[in-house]
Amino acid sequence: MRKIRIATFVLAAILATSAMTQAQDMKDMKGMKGMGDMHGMSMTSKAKMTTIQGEVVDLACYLTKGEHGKSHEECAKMCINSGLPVGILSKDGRVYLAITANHKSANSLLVPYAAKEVKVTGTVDKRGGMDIVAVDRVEPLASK
Ligand SMILES: [Cu+2]
Repeated sequence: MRKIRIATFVLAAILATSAMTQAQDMKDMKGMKGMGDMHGMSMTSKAKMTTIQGEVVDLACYLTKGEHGKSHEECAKMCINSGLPVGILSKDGRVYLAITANHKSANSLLVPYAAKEVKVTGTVDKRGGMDIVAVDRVEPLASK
């Protein structure tokens, strides 16, 4: 009985220590994130308006099943309309998460072009390992 109590105490001590370590880790991560943000800010100020070309894809279906293109148009429309993340699949296979810089929805801007080739003008950046485009303007690309 006594052994069990000691074991419980030891276990509790281990748990408490690991919880404290985790809290410390999270604090460290926060510090690092702050530095990353500062770095990101300098990158953003350098970011220029760029034009990228590609297909408007609903990322939920593209990233889980690789679905896109004409055969996926109806689903893409539905997904983008329902607020699922939307992106641009460029010719070289790069996927850009589409956002806007003005707190408006990129979805409402892009849903008319679901599964279509477009030319997007905006700010292109890379953050957190992600390619992003803050869409400013979108025009349809004449299909060949
Ligand atoms: Cu879909």
